[in-house]
Amino acid sequence: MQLQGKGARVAPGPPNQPRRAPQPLLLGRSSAPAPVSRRGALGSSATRPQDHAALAGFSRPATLLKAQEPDHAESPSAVIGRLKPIYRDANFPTDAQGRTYHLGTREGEVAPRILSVGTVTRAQLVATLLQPPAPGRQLFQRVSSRGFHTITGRFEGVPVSIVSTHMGMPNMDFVVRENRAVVRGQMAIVRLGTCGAVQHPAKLGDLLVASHGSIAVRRDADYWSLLERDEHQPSARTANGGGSSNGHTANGHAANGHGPAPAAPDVCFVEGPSALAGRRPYSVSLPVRSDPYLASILVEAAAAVVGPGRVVQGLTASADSFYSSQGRTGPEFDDANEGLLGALTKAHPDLMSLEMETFHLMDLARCSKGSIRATGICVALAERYSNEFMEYSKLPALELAGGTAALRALAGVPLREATGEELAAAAAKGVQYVWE
Ligand code: R1P
Ligand code: URA
Repeated sequence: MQLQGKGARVAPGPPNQPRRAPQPLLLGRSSAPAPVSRRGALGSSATRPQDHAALAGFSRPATLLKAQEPDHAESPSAVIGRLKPIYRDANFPTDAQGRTYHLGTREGEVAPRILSVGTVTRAQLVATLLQPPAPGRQLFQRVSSRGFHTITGRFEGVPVSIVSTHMGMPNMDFVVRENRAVVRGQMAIVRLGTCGAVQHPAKLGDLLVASHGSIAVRRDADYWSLLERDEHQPSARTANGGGSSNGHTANGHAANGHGPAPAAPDVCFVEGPSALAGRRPYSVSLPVRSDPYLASILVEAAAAVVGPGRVVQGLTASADSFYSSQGRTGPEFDDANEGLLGALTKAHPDLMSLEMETFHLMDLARCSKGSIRATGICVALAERYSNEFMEYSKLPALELAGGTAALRALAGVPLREATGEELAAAAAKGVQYVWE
């Protein structure tokens, strides 16, 4: 597959619709196609990280550590359980060395610029783009017994960390809060994930940048609790008709005569937190914003790597399930979600993707008192509107393309440095930085 083969760019649409990266982003900057597209790398069946790195135009893959740096006596893994450390401070537990409870890293091991990726294999693959953090060292790597991998090295000379975040907003919460605790100064975090494209112009294999921010879509269990309660209160029953395989109409309202009458025919969620108020099975948050500058340089970097025709900007929705709250249906569960996708795209015409973490990253950045800049980019792995799923062998090259763009954006974003006081406090604690 040629990254730029499709040629025609979608003209920028109205501001509230997903749009292709506008052409001016590349004018005067990079007329040559990026290394990946020059080599037609996407779709390669190569699987070794070094192959992917070479395909992506990086001829000198860095060595990944299998064990901790030689000058560390301590094991890099299993910080919880096997080593039986003692934790202090139930409010924010850290061990005697200052290692966080779930990620197991401490100050000096994590760079202020972080690439958060969903899988360990993605972390290891994208780490092939890094150089060692300091001369004579290997990439720093730590694995916690909770399965969080942190790899620290340099990208184009700038210290960066790659952290495998796994899935869902609770895991993003660990990654953001525990990394915030071990880094001084302002931080930048970019999530590189996979997602489902919900409407045109986003399509399989595109890189979707959440420049418009993110909404959260949550299944609200109270909806079913209220249905149960109503079943025990016959007087509360309504007599609406219709039906579906799971007993709900397509708009997500009970069709069995036990549920509330629909307030609007094509809406199965309530905007705001309360299904109690709206009696809807899904709640959808207000949007949180992406860091505009970080997103803009990410779009620019992504367009330089894969071509502007393969980059789409818009809104992403982070769901609390891959299934119910992303509108996936099946006979096993009563999810009342048949109309969810249509309702979401109607309410948010710029919605381009569904995934599971970006909202929480942006929400925490918003609440970080200015100390975190954040945005997200995803490879469109599924097309929900055509029901196509991408051939999985194509993913690594796209992960490398997205990773290259994200690392360039991270390396390029200005951050407020740690204050003299913070640095003095770190020095007093004997903090050593793996990149020095
Ligand atoms: C679901 O398959 C997972 O894939 C997406 C979703 O956000 C969720 O985490 O992202 P990652 O590929 O980054 O994990
Ligand atoms: N990840 C998601 O969360 N959803 C998709 O459809 C694909 C990847």
